Amino acid sequence: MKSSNSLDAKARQILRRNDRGRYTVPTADLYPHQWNWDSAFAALGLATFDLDRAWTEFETLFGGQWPNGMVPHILFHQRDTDYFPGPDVWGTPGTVPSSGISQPPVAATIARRIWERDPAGYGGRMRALFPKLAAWHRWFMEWRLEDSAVCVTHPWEAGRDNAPDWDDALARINPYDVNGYVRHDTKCVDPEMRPTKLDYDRYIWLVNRGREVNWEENERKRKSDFRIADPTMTFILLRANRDLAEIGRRLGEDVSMLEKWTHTLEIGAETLWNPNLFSYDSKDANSGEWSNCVSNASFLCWYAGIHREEMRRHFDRVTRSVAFGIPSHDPESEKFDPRRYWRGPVWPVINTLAGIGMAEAGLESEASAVREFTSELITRNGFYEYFNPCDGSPAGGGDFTWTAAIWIDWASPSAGDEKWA
Ligand code: 2M8
Repeated sequence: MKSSNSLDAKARQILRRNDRGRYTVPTADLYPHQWNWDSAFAALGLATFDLDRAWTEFETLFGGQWPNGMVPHILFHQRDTDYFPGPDVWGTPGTVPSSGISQPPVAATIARRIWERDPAGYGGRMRALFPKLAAWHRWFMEWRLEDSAVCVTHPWEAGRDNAPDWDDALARINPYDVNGYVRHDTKCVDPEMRPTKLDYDRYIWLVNRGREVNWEENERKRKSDFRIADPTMTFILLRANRDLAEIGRRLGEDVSMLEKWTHTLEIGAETLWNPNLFSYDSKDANSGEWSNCVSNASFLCWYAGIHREEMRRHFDRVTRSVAFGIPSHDPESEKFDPRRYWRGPVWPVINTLAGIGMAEAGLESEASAVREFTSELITRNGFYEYFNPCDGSPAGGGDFTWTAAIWIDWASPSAGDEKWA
């Protein structure tokens, strides 16, 4: 096992190595472009040793913002990779080649945390970013709300690509016009750790539907090919919106609209309470059906400032069933698969958000457990994308940006216990 000092150094080295100048790739081969929430985490890690570069990360990300406020989930700054699906498949109208969907908006929360390190020095850059963050939040409020909760229009939008949450909705899709493509991900990683071919066909089918309507949100909403209200998006936007309001107050901006959105999202979060499962869950906006999934996103309630004793009991239950928490899907479910991506493995990045929320809610022993799981997994194996919760073995891509970033900022013994808000 490596010492925490040498791991801190290794984490910084990974961030430097994945740095492409003005943006950071999640990991070199598997994901050779700029991903939205990965980039915000990259900024979090970079800020521990290079504040200027951390702000640049946000500036590059928001350089790809669409006129309607949407910030794409992938920005393709270079075209010469064999990543699939690339910009031609997405066929988006933006000036920076990009995907046509977004990702969980952690940026405002992370920007606030970074800004608090040096409000005077970086006030100008925060001020310039503020309206862009607000325009992005407005886009979610305008286009993604269902019963005041936030929906995803593609499994990639939630960032939890093949989570069992989407199985029923995806099963209704017949991917009739998808053929002859070559996957990039399974060239880099064991296919057993990735989404199945049928899942992938449906992801691409959904991309084809978006491209067909030129990514017009009105049309996409009208057709509603896939629309699921999701705890990842709802809890993360709720938290981000509170943080953005706080940033605005300190900048002397009018934050009344942000406060209104926070109130709406608080109501929306409660619509994701599944009374049969006694858990936060995702819900199909088309069919009204629950997914019936206790996922790691369900445990982001505390991060959003919401406490439910039932969720603490679920946490005890799911972490008792595995060696390392938090599993991305309920280990007692028949769909649990400890190696396959978002269907069971532990994700250090979600652990971080959940752990921060637990600490803020005063759930000290749960928060320390989550931090210890994460720290031990990384110390034993290195900075992998995700880990098997049953035996702790590493999975997915290695030398991963967000794993390195959360190590330096939160999981490393040298990171300290400072709260985020
Ligand atoms: C994963 O998603 C990409 C597609 O966006 C993929 O599977 O190819 C997810 O884990 C997502 O949350 C993450 O942002 C992305 C890059 O790390 O990889």
